[in-house]
Amino acid sequence: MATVLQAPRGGRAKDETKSSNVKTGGGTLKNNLVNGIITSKAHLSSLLTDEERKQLFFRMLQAREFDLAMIRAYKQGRAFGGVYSQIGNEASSVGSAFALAADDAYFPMHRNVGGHFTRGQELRTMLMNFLARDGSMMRGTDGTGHYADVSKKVFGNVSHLGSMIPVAAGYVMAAKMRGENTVAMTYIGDGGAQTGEFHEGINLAAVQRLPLVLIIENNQYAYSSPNSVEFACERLSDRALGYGCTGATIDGTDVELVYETCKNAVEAARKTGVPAIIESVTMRMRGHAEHDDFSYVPGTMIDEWQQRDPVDRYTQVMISRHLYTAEEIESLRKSLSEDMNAAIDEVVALPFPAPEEGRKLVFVD
Ligand SMILES: Cc1ncc(C[n+]2csc(CCOP(=O)(O)OP(=O)(O)O)c2C)c(N)n1
Ligand SMILES: [Mg+2]
Repeated sequence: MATVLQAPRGGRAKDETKSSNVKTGGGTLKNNLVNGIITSKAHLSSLLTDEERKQLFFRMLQAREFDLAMIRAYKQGRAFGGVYSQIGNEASSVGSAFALAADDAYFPMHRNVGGHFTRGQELRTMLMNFLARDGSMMRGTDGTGHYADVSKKVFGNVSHLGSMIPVAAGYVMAAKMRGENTVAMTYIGDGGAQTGEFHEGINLAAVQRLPLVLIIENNQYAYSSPNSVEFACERLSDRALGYGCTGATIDGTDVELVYETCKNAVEAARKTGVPAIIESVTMRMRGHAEHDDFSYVPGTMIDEWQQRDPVDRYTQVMISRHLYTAEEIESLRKSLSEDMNAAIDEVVALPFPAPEEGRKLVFVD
């Protein structure tokens, strides 16, 4: 079994912290292991150029401003249904998607707006779909990202948690049969990782040697259920051993750590056909969706995670590496926010589809 990243497993003491050299496909990472989670103060990946760092940062800011604008629109009664923000998840979403080649397939979940942008999706196209307008990719029947855009190899989420994994495995199986060297990346939450299809999908991928990279975004909660009532193993990546996959658990608020781990996993999976399970540890910084006031989450927990806000963390890296000044970042943020709000104004002025359009996507003539 090839190793992408192998976190030590079993017998960890609570609150255990130790320094380690973690082997990756691209070298050795010197990082701390805190309770089995690979962490770093601010990981600087040797696989990235400064230009790429700026791209990562831009996508994270874009995702953050998209969420803030959508939340504002929801509160104004201009967005309806569920507004599922990914605030807190930007590093995980952008860093992982950035690790894929253009020809690889991307199967995001509901907190991966940053990944859609990273794959080159246009803001207006996204808003048309998220605001369910006539002529949008899902022809007005959606209010989030359930679309598929074959041109960008983005296959938006199947609502039923767990079902994306066999779908993504099937995609790479078909690609393999066609002789293509394609990798698929898909996501699941800490809650969705407890479904039967999680097991069936990843087991199929491992047995068939399908190059699938599965990111478990452990944001501490599945709706109002905390990790403690979801699973009893120590780390979700510990399951990799049982399936015959490679695995690691990483701090999902450090974008370069996420990128490097995923890049190594993608290239190793492409070479060997051994799937990877990467648990990316983050925090859902808002309710499940905007209708949920998340009063069941202890305030101290939010305060602690706020200190590790992924956008703030990378802002510090940008400034300390002299890639941007604080003023430049502020004006970038402001112009992104203005663009988002202007685009929302433009899209909400457009019509919804006629009601009978909805039926056309359900039945085939
Ligand atoms: C099989 C299934 N059960 C329940 C739901 C309803 N549902 C949608 S998202 C969600 C919470 C998922 O939590 P998690 O997997 O941790 O992802 P998160 O929302 O935290 O990112 C639930 C219960 C669903 N879509 N599919
Ligand atoms: Mg969750």
